[in-house]
Amino acid sequence: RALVRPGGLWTSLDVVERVGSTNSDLVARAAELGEGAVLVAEEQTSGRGRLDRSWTAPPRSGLFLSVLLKPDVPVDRWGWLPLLTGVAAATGLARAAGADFALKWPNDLMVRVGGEERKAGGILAERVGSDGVVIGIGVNVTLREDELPVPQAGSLALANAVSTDRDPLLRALLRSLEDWYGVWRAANGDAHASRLQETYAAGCSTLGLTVRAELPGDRSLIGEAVAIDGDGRLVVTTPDGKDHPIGAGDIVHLRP
Ligand code: BT5
Repeated sequence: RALVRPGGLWTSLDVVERVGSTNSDLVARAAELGEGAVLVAEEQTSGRGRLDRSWTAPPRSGLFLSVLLKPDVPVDRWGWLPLLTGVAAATGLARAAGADFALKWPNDLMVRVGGEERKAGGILAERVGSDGVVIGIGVNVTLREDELPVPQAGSLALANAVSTDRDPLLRALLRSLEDWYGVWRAANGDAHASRLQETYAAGCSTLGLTVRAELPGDRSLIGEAVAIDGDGRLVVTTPDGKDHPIGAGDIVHLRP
């Protein structure tokens, strides 16, 4: 509760035992809430991912939260918000948990379990009204191998985190998000000026890999992921030397 302080970004913090989806709930209540409202649930019964996918996790096994933001920066820069949240979560949680994260473009938080990279968190940003965006964050914290909702999932516990106390992790995450959001806003949403672009790229394990992107109209391409551009898109270089910016709405598969 100490996170809600005068002049701070977080204006209300609601912790509920159980909800369908913190994102759906906050989207539905956005009109009556102002910027900085936070909703945290101990359990989600129908957590959502992107593109109609679902987010599933046992009660109290992780962080499930959504925040309402009303960024006063040009709307064509809002596409950075999920990436900003990824950077903020990775850096804040790394400090508090004593574990390393990688960012899988566009919105997955990855941890190392044994020799492999596994998904320990995901981010879901949804526009609400003309001036708002709800950002949902799910992070697997205590999950053991036999509790994983999907085989390719990881968790802080599996990554041998020093701490898996959810309260301090939540506080660290929200503090880090407040910091990064403040820096980005002060730069009027410019990802380069706020160092968001280079920080994201530095933490992004997708760069350097060969990927297959499925584009609208049944087109697809295979190439090397080489950069994150000024709009947060993944730049893929095909064997003919051409660069293709891939938007977060396109589907990207990693090729081993
Ligand atoms: C995401 O979608 O990764 C975004 C997840 C956002 C969840 C948060 S929780 C709080 C807030 N309220 C909500 O309702 N949602 C947000 P996407 O990139 O589409 O990935 C979804 C895929 O991840 C699924 O199809 C599964 O394969 C996998 N998955 C589901 N649950 C998982 C888990 N607990 N850990 C790792 N992977 C999971």
